[in-house]
Order: sequence, then structure tokens, then C-alpha cells
Amino acid sequence: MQEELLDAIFDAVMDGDIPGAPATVQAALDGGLDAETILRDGMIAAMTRVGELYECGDYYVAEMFTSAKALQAALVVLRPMLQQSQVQATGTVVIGTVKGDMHDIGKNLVTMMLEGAGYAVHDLGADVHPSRFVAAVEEVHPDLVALSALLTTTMPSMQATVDALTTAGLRERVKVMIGGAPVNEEYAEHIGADGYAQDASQAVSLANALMQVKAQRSA
Ligand code: B12
Repeated sequence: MQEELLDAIFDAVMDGDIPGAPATVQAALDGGLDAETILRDGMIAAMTRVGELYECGDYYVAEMFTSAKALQAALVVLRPMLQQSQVQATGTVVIGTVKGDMHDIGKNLVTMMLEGAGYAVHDLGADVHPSRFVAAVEEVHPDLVALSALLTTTMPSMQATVDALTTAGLRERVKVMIGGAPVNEEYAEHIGADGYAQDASQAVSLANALMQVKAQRSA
């Protein structure tokens, strides 16, 4: 039964069924599945498969796009559950997908989870130029800057963003965390970021840890 509910979500995302996908998620919730399982084993599993099909030439950008839309429609149903949390952190985050990169689903999930954990999140969107990160840091004085990239070709935009913060004299004021499929801990170190997390829930743990380091430094 639970397998069938997850299969229905998987198929709706794979098929790019934008009107149908939210109903499959609602049915899974009604059937007793928890939000994390639905997200991981239904929605994200389907997007991973979509990526594989694109890579081997069975899907084109158009199919990737409608699958992304179906996932985004389904996320609306899940959002309140993902945002429930017991611990309320306090901190401000500026987040964005770096310059040249239009992928925003992962970044949106990280935003949702951080908001759910009590952070005030300023989402700059996708394809964000380093100068816009700099302007946002000057404007909202965040504790953390979170950068997302899904393309190997846009990883250097992360470096450019960190460098722009340094040049503007703002690097010491914020902690920088990065994420997205092509990056890892090593790359975070390489570009002078403060940390890397591999998914949205680990992004919350990382944010909490960086907030503690920041608090200790300023104490
Ligand atoms: C959907 C999708 C698209 C959609 C994006 C829609 C949107 N609004 O986001 C569209 C169709 C627009 C698209 C376009 C392209 N795409 Co695309 N896309 C994908 C796909 C299938 C899924 C991405 C996704 O949403 N995953 C689900 C989310 C939840 O996962 P996630 O993004 O990884 O995020 C999680 C973690 O990484 C982490 N995380 C993410 N960000 C952050 C940030 C922080 C701070 C932290 C801590 C954590 C964190 O937490 C998230 C939640 O758990 C991937 C394949 C894949 N498996 O990733 C290809 C993929 C990323 N795309 C790819 C390519 C090549 C392209 C195009 C160049 C295709 C083209 N020829 O036009 C264009 C590029 C456009 C551009 N300039 O950005 C390649 C990239 C290859 C590479 N190594 O560089 C991939 C890997 C497909 C493949 N297998 O070849 N794409």
C-alpha cells in the first residue's frame, strides 16, 4: 500500500503531471506516510531518475522542466509539514542559486527547512550575481550566506561570490555555507566557505552549528 502511494508520486513527477502530482502527495499523507519519506523516496527519487534519463538521452530539457514543475506543485502540499519543528533557532540567512544557474528546487527546499527551523530567510532567487549577494549582505546583515549550484560550470560562481564578499570587506561578518549536487566538503574548503551540507535537513544542522561558532567568536 505504502509502496503504491510512493510509486504514484514517483510516476506523477516522472511524467510531469503538474495538476495530478499534488493529489498523489495528499493521498500519501492521508495514507499515513511522513513528509520526509514522501520527499526522499517519492519526489527526489523521481528527480534523480529524470536526471539519469536526461543524461542517457531519453529525456530532453522540456521533460526535465515539466517534471520540475510537477515536483514544485507537489511541494506546496508538503510545505507545512516540512516546516514543523520543535526547536526555534534565531538567525538570518541570505540564500540564492549562484550566477549562471537556474536550478532552484534544492535551494527552495533548503529555504523551507531553514524557515521551519526559525530562520529569517531572504531568498534572492536563481542566477544571482555575486554583486547582488554583496548588496544583500550590506542591506540585511545576515548571519549566514547560503549558496546553491547544480551545474559543474557554475561552481566557479560560488568562488566568485565568496571572493566578492571578501573584497567588499564583508567576509568576516558572515558564515558561508554551500550545497548542490556537484559540490562537496572539499570544494567548500577550497573556495574558503565555512561548510557544506548534502541535503536540506543537514543544511539546518549545519546552519545551527555555524551560528554557534559565530556566537562563540563574538562572545
Ligand atoms: C530539474 C532539473 C532542471 C530544470 C530546473 C528547474 C528548476 N526550477 O530548478 C531545468 C529544466 C530548467 C534544467 C536546466 C538545465 N539543466 Co538540469 N537538472 C534538473 C534535475 C533533473 C533535477 C534537479 C533537482 O531539482 N533535484 C532535486 C533537488 C531537491 O535536489 P538538489 O537540487 O540536489 O538539492 C538538494 C541538495 O543538493 C541540497 N542543496 C541544494 N542547494 C543547496 C544549498 C545549500 C546552501 C545547502 C546547504 C544544500 C543545498 O539540498 C537539496 C535538498 O535536499 C538534475 C538532475 C539531478 N539529479 O540533480 C538536472 C541537472 C542538474 N541538469 C543538468 C543540465 C546539464 C542542465 C542544462 C545545462 C540543460 C541544457 N542543455 O539546457 C540546463 C541548465 C540551465 C541553467 N543555466 O541552470 C545536469 C548538470 C550536469 C553537470 N554536472 O553540470 C543534471 C545533473 C542532469 C544530468 N544528469 O545531466 N534542469
